[in-house]
Amino acid sequence: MGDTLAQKLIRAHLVCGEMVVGQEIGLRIDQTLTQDATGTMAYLEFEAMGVPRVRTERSVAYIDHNTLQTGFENADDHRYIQTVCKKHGLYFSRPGNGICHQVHLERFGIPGKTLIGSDSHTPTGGGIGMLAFGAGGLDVAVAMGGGTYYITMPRIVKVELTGKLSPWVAAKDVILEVLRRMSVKGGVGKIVEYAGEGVKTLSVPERATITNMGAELGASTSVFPSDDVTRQFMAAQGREADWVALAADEDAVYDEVITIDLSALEPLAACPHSPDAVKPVSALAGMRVNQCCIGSCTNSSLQDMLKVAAILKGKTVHPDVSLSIAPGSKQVYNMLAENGALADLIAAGARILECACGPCIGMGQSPNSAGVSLRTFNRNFEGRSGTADAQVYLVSPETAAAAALTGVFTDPRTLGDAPVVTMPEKFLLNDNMIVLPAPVEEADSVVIERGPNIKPFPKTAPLADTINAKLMLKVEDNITTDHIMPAGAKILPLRSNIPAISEHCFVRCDPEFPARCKREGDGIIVGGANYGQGSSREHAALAPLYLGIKAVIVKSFARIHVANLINAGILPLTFKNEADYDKLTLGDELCLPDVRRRLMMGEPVVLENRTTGQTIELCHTFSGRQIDMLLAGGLLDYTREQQA
Ligand code: MIC
Ligand code: SF4
Repeated sequence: MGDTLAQKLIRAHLVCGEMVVGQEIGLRIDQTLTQDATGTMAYLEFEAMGVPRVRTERSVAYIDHNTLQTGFENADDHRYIQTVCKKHGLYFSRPGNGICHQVHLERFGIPGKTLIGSDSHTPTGGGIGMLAFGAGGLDVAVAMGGGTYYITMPRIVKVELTGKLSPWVAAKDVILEVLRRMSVKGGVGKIVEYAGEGVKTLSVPERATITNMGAELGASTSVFPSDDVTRQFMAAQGREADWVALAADEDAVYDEVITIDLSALEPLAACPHSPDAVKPVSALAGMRVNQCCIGSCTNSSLQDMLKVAAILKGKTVHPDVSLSIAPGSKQVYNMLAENGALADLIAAGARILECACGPCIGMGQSPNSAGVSLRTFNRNFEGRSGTADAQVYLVSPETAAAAALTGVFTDPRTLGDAPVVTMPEKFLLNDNMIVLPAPVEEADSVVIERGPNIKPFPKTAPLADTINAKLMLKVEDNITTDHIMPAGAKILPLRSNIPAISEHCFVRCDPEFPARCKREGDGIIVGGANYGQGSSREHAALAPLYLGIKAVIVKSFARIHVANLINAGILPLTFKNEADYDKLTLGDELCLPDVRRRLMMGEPVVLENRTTGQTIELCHTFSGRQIDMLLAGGLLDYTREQQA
């Protein structure tokens, strides 16, 4: 019995554990990436570990999220990260160089290597055959120090692609179809591996759109084979020497198989407020549109931009639509400028933004009240755009450009001939916005510069013998990290200041939550299924930690968030019987009796509701390592204990 591609990549990096579905395995990490919104905290954690120089093959810090500088905070964080990179041996991608996932694919990613990044869309690297995971900042800090990265051995799902995309149908429509079929929790505990004849019809940027949005399935990661298309992309980036061919064995056995006929797909849209609420664009045709935004790490490649430029060329954006465009990288931007496509975009009336995350994370371009916004992005969670009642639809660049011209949802297939865009033989290579680290012998003299907004990691404590706490918040299914720790232009500058950012924790669900935590002391959060879906931001664990949350008890968790809770020393537990969720009410006095000893002895953990007198059985799937981490008070304390 042969291996799937994902199994081959795991086997080649396996440090410990057995490749048995559901068991914890440890992986050697070749590359790491961070972005600025999670990076400051990750580097504070890295510094706390006391490792002088990163021990990976390549670690890169990108500045792409917090680029709107309305105060000193973001610029201070950029400077802090730049000095850390210089001292500790990391490459630094300056603001203006582009979105981490796009730039990493272009300039650093290598087929067959492992990559973890403090951003949930790190699986973009799967587009060139990398085994790439989104992770919390602490996990990335540990990997930078040469430590192992732990995951639960996933089930491997094969998505067999047949046929070829029709004109006007895009890679975005492929992943929206996968989301329609699997849902936002359908990928939990799985790696999605693409295979079949249809693969070779997709370019690397198209594959990267698909692996990027595997994050929205809740999947551990997604991966494409590395083939001749990959080789040509690497060669065009001047990096053919880094290319290797990679594919599953002929007789590989998968846990699940899905078949998608590319030829049968049509333009699709994810409707408000979930990436899996997918409908055909034709069914939405005619609906008025207020805004179109093209860009983000999902759809900002040169290929995407050239298609949009061809659609807009010689035309004018509809008077009732605001169209913003953010190319994904300086390479893309520069090539658009050189070949004249940028002029076509400007002439049509597009609002051209810097190459950064921008509107995708609510950094500007919030839609008008109740505005309908068509975005080529990957998340349309309620309120994420910065406008609470905006109606955000996720669509392909083709569909967004069509609506920008007509002012209404338009099936792009009604616009005549589709633009044909070919991949360049050579990309424009100019890495002048990547700053190299100081040589080892000079590293000691590099001074790390910290702004006044940078505050230390919150206090942790070893797990108590018994936890007595109040039910501080009760929430429903599919709570995203954007609910727990909102982003946007006003809150993101506080990412390096946990006391300040915690004032915004959960305010979209309950504005009283932070004040209540401060007033009442220790707390427990109760939630539904798929709790913590979305981003990798560890702030969604660190802010609750700062506010005294000791445990989170839910029906089920999203992968990265549960790891972040354990890293922060907060107990993530699930109901043995989901109906017990209904037995708990805000304000109940709760107790986890004898929880420390029970975890140590492998005995079941129970929850006593002192207000109603009921006892509720709980579950967990902690590994021995995770229990040790929780007992110690989180990953930082555990690592210090190990070092001692
Ligand atoms: C996102 O798309 O939500 C983010 C912003 O990129 C996050 C990271 C963060 O919150 O800083 C992610 O996807 O992990
Ligand atoms: Fe940036 Fe949006 Fe991609 Fe997150 S999803 S990395 S905010 S572009």
